Amino acid sequence: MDPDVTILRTLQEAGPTGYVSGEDLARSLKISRTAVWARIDELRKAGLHILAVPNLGYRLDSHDDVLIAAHLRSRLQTQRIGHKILVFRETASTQDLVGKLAREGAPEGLVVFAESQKKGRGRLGRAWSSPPGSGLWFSALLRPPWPPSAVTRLTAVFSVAIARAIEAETPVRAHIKYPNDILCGDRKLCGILTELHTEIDRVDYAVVGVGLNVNATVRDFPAPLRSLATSLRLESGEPLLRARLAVRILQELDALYAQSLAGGFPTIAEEWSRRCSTLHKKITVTRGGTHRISGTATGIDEDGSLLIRHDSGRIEAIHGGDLTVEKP
Ligand code: BTX
Repeated sequence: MDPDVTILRTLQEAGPTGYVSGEDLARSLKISRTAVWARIDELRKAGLHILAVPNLGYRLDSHDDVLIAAHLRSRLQTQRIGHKILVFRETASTQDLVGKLAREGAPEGLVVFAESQKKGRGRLGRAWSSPPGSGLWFSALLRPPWPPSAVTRLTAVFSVAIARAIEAETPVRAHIKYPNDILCGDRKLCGILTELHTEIDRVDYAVVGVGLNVNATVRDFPAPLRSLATSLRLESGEPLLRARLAVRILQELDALYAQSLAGGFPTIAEEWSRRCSTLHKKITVTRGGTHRISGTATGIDEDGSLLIRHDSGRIEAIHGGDLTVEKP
């Protein structure tokens, strides 16, 4: 295991007032006390406040709002998601990085975060604004043994995981909007982007990207987004520690993904429906810019496709598209 992860786990286990001696850390890591000190020094430089008191040892005090891979790893107890985490200060798009690592054979569960993205993207080549430090911008690599048609499930799994984490960690009331948004009122808080690499009838890999506005203030958004977007900070009036929220999201994702692999997607679809604000309403879904389908949204099927009831009573399952709720 990464020595930084072991150091941080040991300090966390000692609690907020407990100290761990350099000697104990050196012994359990089988490295010298000087090497322990060098690791602690690196973690401090990354933004963790680790107190060193003579004769007592080290204590993890707090941290700045920075994302540090070893710190995230040390707090995760997951089966698959986040066994490997990378954090970049700046990148073009975390989707591209994870796609590249997937093609090189990276295993399922890799998660890449960036403090900022220069070319963050949404669906259909739309831009995703990702200014430094104001949100959680990350992509995860998954290799589900499903046919490509079932992969819309992943967007639902991510939506429910993020909605649960927001509910657990903040006072903000957020809801899901089909296919890939989490909103507060009618403002966008989070977008999810699911990209696939397929082979004839199976998924080789899926890269699921999350853009969640956490501590963004109005000025962090480009002018055209100011009336459309919101952040957890704007909604709650409080800044949040992104690492804490990130850990909770990955933890929820791990549990929900395992559940969906074990055949439990129908239960997740029920929770998705409860958290979705656009069900049982008259909606129009626009696909490919011009193709419109109108009806009443009734739920999602076992593949994660939206079920629409036409006025004739016929039910149609559709993937993707942009949804608008018709005014009564
Ligand atoms: P989408 O196509 O549904 O939404 C894109 C639209 O959302 C934009 O056209 C714009 O109107 C609006 N928008 C752009 N930036 C923001 C923002 N920060 N907050 C609210 N609204 C915004 C949604 O696509 C999927 C977005 C996924 C982003 C993640 S970030 C990590 C990963 N890397 C990457 O390049 N994309 C994903």
